[in-house]
Amino acid sequence: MASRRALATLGPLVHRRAAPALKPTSLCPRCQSRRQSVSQRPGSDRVHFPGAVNSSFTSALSFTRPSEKDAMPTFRILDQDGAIVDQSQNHPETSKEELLKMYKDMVTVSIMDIIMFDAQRQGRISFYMVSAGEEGIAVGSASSLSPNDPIFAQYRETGIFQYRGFTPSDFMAQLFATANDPGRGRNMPVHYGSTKYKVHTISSPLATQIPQAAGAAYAVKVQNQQNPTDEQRVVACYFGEGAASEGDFHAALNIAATRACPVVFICRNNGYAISTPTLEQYRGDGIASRGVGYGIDTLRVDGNDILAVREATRQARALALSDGGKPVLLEAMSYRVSHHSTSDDSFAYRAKLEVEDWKRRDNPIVRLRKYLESCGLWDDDSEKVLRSEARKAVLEAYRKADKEKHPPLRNMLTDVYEEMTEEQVEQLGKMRGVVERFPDEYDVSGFEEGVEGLRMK
Ligand SMILES: Cc1ncc(C[n+]2csc(CCOP(=O)(O)OP(=O)(O)O)c2C)c(N)n1
Repeated sequence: MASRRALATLGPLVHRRAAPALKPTSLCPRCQSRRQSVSQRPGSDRVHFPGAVNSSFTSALSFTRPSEKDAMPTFRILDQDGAIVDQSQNHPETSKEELLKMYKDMVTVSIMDIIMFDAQRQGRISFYMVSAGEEGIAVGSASSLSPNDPIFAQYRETGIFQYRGFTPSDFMAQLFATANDPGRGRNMPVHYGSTKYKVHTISSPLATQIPQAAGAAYAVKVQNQQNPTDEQRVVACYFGEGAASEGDFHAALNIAATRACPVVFICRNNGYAISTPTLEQYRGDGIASRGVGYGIDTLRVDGNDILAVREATRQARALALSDGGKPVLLEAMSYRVSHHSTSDDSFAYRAKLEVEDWKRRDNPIVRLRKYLESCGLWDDDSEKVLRSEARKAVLEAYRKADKEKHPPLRNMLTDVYEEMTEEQVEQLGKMRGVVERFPDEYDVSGFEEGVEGLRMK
């Protein structure tokens, strides 16, 4: 976030007085806001109203009807068989090491997902969400960001954490709410966050991360301007198409566009928001069409094609840094093959056959595997080794974390204020009294310091 000093220097970015008349569509070189003269030139064939600066007059009354327009195309590099669709496109080559890292990261996440989904079913953890079918969006996009770009995620982007360096133990510390969890066990499982890897902590209320990302991108814009010789950063922000129905989405895209914030918005459109299918979520052309409406450069990409997601994000990042900074929207198309979470049974609202069909027909992991095999970079033996090693690493971390204690109970109340308030101290004392009086009802042996953890330190 911008420091107080940085904010004090925001002055030049904010224009309080109207600029002298310029060409109607010229952009302010500093903040990229549109400067316009509102005068209508005599005899002009175009409207120069302040709200529509380059609209030609017409005498034909014709509504713009979205239903008559083609849907925006979907960019892809690989087809469903993992073959390059158009060799003439000359996209930059991805190194062998990078291709293998992306593949291994996707497979590792998918293996951890299966193990942890079952762990919830067995009562070892309270909740879990898998990213099956969407691993390519998280891993592919993360591969084109700088490790220093701050990220705001929703909850189905585990691949980001995996790509940036989370170990199985890091995941397990959060999932089991152990004392090693930097969040001190305060969040639901899968609500990871990491200062080290510059990913803001995930929060449950949908879409809150989107305006936060726009604001962070404004701070990053200021920092980029103040330190032009440092690495220029963008913010990346992930959300589902369901979250895009929240007011926060619209406020965020508009402020990011009007303030020209360097943020790459990445929508995972997986067809469902829990039980709500896209047909009931919106009637426009997906989420991409909304980016255009906000004046944001937009691309729809095949989310099952990790190479396409990687290239789209690389170009989106470059665009976001151009012209002093601006937002870009990617809509990554996919299908949520899993249940929404461990609290959901998706066969109550969609046919099993539909899911099986998607699983069989298309999948980011299988697609990349086919491509790697066609390049001679992968075979059955490497697959067996990868799967068994990933499984072993996850299970080892799982078993260890399962035995570890939760942080001391006082952490429920700490960090809300710099120092605990008198009321909090009193509440802590009352809680301790209750636990001491009813030890059979409140078994606190799983928490570090036991009942003593309810004492101030
Ligand atoms: C403000 C708010 N409303 C409702 C919910 C309940 N909820 C949790 S996830 C979800 C669906 C979100 O769908 P989408 O954004 O498409 O992401 P997906 O789960 O499909 O990845 C809903 C409605 C919530 N967490 N926050």
